[in-house]
Amino acid sequence: KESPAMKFQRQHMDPDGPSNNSNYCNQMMRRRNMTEGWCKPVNTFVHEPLVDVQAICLQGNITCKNGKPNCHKSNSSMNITDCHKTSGSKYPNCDYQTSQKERHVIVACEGNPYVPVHFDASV
Ligand code: UM3
Repeated sequence: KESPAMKFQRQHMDPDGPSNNSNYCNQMMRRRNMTEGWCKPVNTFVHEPLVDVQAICLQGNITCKNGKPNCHKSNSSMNITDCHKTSGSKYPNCDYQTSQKERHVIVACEGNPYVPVHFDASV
């Protein structure tokens, strides 16, 4: 079964990106199984080495959007791609807008080892 840490990697890690391709989100949201049963409305991919994203769990501790205390904000800005479902698109024809950014990344971490399990925001 997929662990929360593996799910984070499937949904949010793409170290070899970004591709400057407007179809990136349409391809990746499908390839990473986020268009099965519904169109996941918002999802961010991080284009940095996995070890650098795991290290965020040791960086600045902040409260998550849901009020839990286990969020962490990256010290550095990171290369990311935000995928937003376009307003007109309807399942099963999930269509996404692709936007590349450089932002500080906020993730929730859990477990032992203490690793990212949820993408909270970019700032
Ligand atoms: N989400 C992103 N990027 C954002 C904001 C939200 O990927 O900038 C995702 C993360 C959550 C989902 O999925 O939206 C609901 O908040 P996750 O917990 O599986 O990471």
